[in-house]
Order: sequence, then C-alpha cells, then structure tokens
Amino acid sequence: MKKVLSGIQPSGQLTLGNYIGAMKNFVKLQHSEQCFFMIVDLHAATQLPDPAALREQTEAVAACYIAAGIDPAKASIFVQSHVRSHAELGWIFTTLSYMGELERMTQFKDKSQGKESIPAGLFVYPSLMAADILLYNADLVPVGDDQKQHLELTRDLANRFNNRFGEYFTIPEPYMPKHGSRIMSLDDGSKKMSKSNPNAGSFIALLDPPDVVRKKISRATTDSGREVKYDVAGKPEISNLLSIYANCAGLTIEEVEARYEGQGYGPFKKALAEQVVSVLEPLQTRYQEIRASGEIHDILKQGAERAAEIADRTLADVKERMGFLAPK
Ligand code: AQP
Repeated sequence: MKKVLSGIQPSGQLTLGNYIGAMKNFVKLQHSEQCFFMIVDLHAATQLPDPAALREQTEAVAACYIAAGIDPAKASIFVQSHVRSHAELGWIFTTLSYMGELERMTQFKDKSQGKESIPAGLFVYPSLMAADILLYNADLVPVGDDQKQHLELTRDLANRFNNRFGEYFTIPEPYMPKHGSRIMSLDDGSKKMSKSNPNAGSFIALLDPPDVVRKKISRATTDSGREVKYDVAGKPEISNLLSIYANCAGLTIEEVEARYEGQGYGPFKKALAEQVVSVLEPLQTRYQEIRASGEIHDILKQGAERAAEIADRTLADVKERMGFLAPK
C-alpha cells in the first residue's frame, strides 16, 4: 500500500479545477492506498486572509472533501495547523532551501506580481509544502499541473536531506489526471482557473447553484469558429471546455468531439452545463447534510490524531539526524 498526501488551501471557494485536477484522484486513491488529505491553512495564511473567512473556508473545504466522496473512515482528513510538526519541519526545510531555487518558482512570481510588500511566507511556501509531503514519506502526491514545480523542489529537498544526513525520505512522485491537470479560466484560455480570481465568472465553484453554472458556461469565452475540436494551441478555450466535459461525463475527448461534430458551440455549451450540474448537484446536497450534521470537528480531530502519530515520529527522526539536542 502506497502513502498518499495532498492538500488544498482554504483560500476561497473550491473550483471545478481543484475537483478535476486533484480531488477526483483523492477519491480514487483512497480505496487502494493509505491517504492523508489536508486543508492547508498555514499555506492560505500566506495570502493574509480575513480571520472569519479563513475559519469558514477551512470548514467548507473539509465538508467539500467529504461531499466529493472522501470517506473519513478510509482517508485521514485534517487541518494542517492541527498537526504542529508541519510548521516545525517547514522551518527546518526553509533552512535547507536556497534563495535561488525559491525565486525560480513560477507560483511565487505570479502571486507576488504587482505587490508592493511581498509576504515572506509566500516565498518559503514550497519549503513548507515539502515538509507536508515528507512528514508522511508519501510515495504519491495527487496534484494539478501548477504544483508540479513545487513537487520537483520537494524531491530535490528530500534528496538533499538524504545525501547530507543519510537515506531517510522517500522521493515522492506526482499523480495527475491525463486530461484536466490544468483546467483553464472561463474568461481567458491562457490562465489557470483559480479560486482566488476576483472575477467569479472566471471559475465554476463547486457550490455554485445550477443556474449560476449554466450562466457562467454560456458566457465562457470561445473563439469565433464553430468546430468542437481539441486543439490547445489553436482553440484553447474550446479545448478546455472539452476537457471539462470529458471529465464530468467520464468520456474520452474523442468521444465528446464525435458527439458534437458539426453542431457548433451553442448546443455543446448547453450540454456541458448539464454535465457539470449533474456532477455538482449531488455534491452540493451532501455538502449541506454534512455542514448541518456538525460532524466535521470530530472528523478533523480524529484525522489530526492519526496524522500526528506519523508526522511527530518523522520530525523526531529528522531532528535527531540533524543534531538537535533532544530534551531529557
Ligand atoms: N485550474 C486547475 N486545474 C487543475 N488543477 C488545479 N488545482 C488548482 N487549480 C487547478 C489543483 O488543486 C489543488 C489545490 O490547489 P491549492 O488550493 O493548494 O492552490 P492552487 O494550486 O494555487 O489553486 P488555486 O485554486 O489557484 O488557489 P489559489 O487561487 O488560492 O491560489 C492542487 O493540487 C492544484 O494543483
């Protein structure tokens, strides 16, 4: 059984991009592997969130995990800040990281662009992410394409530690969907769909009501052609909508192309909206039930206890290898 670790930031409402790129694989992997799924609030803190919003979003992400099909009896669901070893190993990996490699991270470049004061936490985010993954000696990390570079750095840090202090960490591998590892924004086919985009029309939130989903898809940017064809370079927006359709309907891209051959964008978009609604509606019903049940806190407590058992042991081993004096 492999160890699997991943997380999502409570930095806004979860999107269809988060679902297709990451959460669908969380649900799949829980049946065969030992899984840990976090709500990474320490990472979200790098975006200086409003305190009430951070609390609400943390609970909302946990409820979305369960609503999407993660079974807390199979996978440990927990809040990153509830397992203190994350922050401590995060600091240790900051000491092992180089400025140059952190400066090369495209997410840091994107998120710091135009900011007068750049939070230092945003800069060292990948060192904390490395700690998150390595605390559990994860073999697989289900993520979308935007996290691939951070995972590469995690692998470098694990190798660096192993070379300096003796073989200890497993070198983790990314686990990504074949299509849909990078769902694009609805208003701009060159930008990733992102939950913190201030334009709500650019993303489909998992909790968007059906009519909002229909409206957003009908307004999604397309080219001026009419052929429903997968061609990322020539038709990035339609290719993105095809990926979404294929993922929601469980079809291949070719099957979707064949279904809408010669029909133009109108009927395709209408049918796409219904495919998305058919995935989101049951998720939303379960979400409401979970929030109303008040069970989230117990689930998170149990998840954190299970996670801490492993994480605290790893941290102790790391500190011992690095020469930190143990308290007597
Ligand atoms: N558009 C996307 N397509 C495919 N996968 C995506 N992911 C995010 N956006 C897409 C994947 O979702 C997981 C959680 O991401 P995150 O919350 O840790 O942060 P992020 O990668 O920066 O995602 P967002 O939605 O863009 O958040 P904000 O706006 O807060 O920065 C990751 O596995 C990610 O790859």
